[in-house]
Amino acid sequence: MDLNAITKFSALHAKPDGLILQYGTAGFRTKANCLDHVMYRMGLLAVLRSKQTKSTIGVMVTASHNPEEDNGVKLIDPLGEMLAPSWEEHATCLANAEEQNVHAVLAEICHREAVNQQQKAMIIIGRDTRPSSEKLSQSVIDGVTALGGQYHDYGLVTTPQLHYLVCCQNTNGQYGKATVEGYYQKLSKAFVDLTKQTFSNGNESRALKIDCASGIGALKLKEMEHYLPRELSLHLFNDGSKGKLNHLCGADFVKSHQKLPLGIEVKPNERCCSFDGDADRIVYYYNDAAGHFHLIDGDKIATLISSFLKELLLEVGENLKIGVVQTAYANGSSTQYLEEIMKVPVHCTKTGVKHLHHKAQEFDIGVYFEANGHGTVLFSKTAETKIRQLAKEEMDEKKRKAAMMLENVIDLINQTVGDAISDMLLVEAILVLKGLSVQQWDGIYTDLPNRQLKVMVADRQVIDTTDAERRAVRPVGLQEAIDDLVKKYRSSRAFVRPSGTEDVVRVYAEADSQENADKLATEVSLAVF
Ligand code: NG1
Ligand code: ZN
Repeated sequence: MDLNAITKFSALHAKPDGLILQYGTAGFRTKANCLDHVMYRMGLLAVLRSKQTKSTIGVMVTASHNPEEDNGVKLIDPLGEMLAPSWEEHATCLANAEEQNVHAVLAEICHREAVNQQQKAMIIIGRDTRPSSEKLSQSVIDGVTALGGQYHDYGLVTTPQLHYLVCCQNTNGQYGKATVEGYYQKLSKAFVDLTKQTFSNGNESRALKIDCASGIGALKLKEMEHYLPRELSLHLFNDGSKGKLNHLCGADFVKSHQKLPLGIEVKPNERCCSFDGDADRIVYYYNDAAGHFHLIDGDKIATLISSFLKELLLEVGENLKIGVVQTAYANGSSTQYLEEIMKVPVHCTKTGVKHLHHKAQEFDIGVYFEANGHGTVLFSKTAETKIRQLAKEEMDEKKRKAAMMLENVIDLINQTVGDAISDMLLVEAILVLKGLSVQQWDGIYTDLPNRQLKVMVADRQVIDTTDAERRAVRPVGLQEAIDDLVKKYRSSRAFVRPSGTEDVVRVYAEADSQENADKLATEVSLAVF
């Protein structure tokens, strides 16, 4: 390691005194003006990870749905997955090291992970549209160069685009071309192939209104639009030309407030969706004729996609197992519908995409979604090979057609991570193929009324949970108190857990009416104190 270079650059990216941060479920996230040293150090760490895995590693500068003043950073592992847990710990250690210890921490990581220092390193970098992102990504580059790594800066990209690019870089182009244009080409070809019969049947154009949260999604949709069939007409709102990122708009706002974002004009029954600030989440919604707002969240997206895939699987007649993965936040009605009506196995994991992703890998086809709209579909290697082979060779016309559609889904869905653009195209394709209106889709099942609250406590870590975060084991007596409260309401359920991204405890409650869900959530919040 070139000590001089590290020391020289470190001094330019000094750590504020006393600042302690943790690499959480979404990497590091805090006020942008506290992150310069973290960015530099993540540049250093990415080089070590790249040397160790002998692969290209991604570094994304974004704070997703957080306010514009915040920022964040996360590393992307070789196949486009989230960073391995042992390296999350290294990241935390390195970010919190005092200036004079940075070199020792790097040496320790190299030792523990058997990093070959002679190995070449390649890092690819992306960023969202926050005013602070450009400068912060320059600090990442300083870290990469201080350790002699090479880099390619893709500039403004969505988080899922960078995941896609990392995967392409490390699989010799098998996953697609490692350019943003390659991403558009791959997805749009799959979308056109999947929908061509229906669209060429003279279907009039289908309009979709998209709230882009004043973020990167708008820029990228504008670039992609001319690759897509004219019949799909996208109307962008909150496209970044005015308005603050994520302010009163975007997927997180719509999901948590269960109302329309600011800046979108809707007529009754028009199909709308919202992306979040880095375009890895999507939720749909509409206003009915009476002016009532209807949210179609990640659970309903998962239901739509898994019903469609299950039908195709039945047609190809192969014994491929499909499963759905959710978290404790999934609406009880969705779980019941999937298990009892669709007869699809459902699993619940801890909150955080990496847990869902990991579980979904156990199936031939694993569909995972968080209720907040982050999700995707994973196909096992065996399933993918089988489907591609059937699409080419199957003699039975009907079976071959079903296999070809599954093949298109494989190419349309971003298997590396949840992706608002890719998920949106898959949903639009399914709706057009099945001839479903947004109301019919919404009517598959009725959500149980629910409420999420945040509680500020002195130390959120005093709460410890089990059973995929659905039960509290600490502090003693809390779970019993929740159980007693839940018993007072019909069709009810409630749980508490410390947030992994904010300094709060989250409370979730469901019940037979909105009034009861609200009451239960409030009562559980009081029990947390
Ligand atoms: P926390 O803050 O741990 O609840 C939130 C979301 C997660 C996930 C992460 C990462 C909820 C209730 N929680 O986690 O689903 O998306 O952020 O961004 O939506
Ligand atoms: Zn996001």
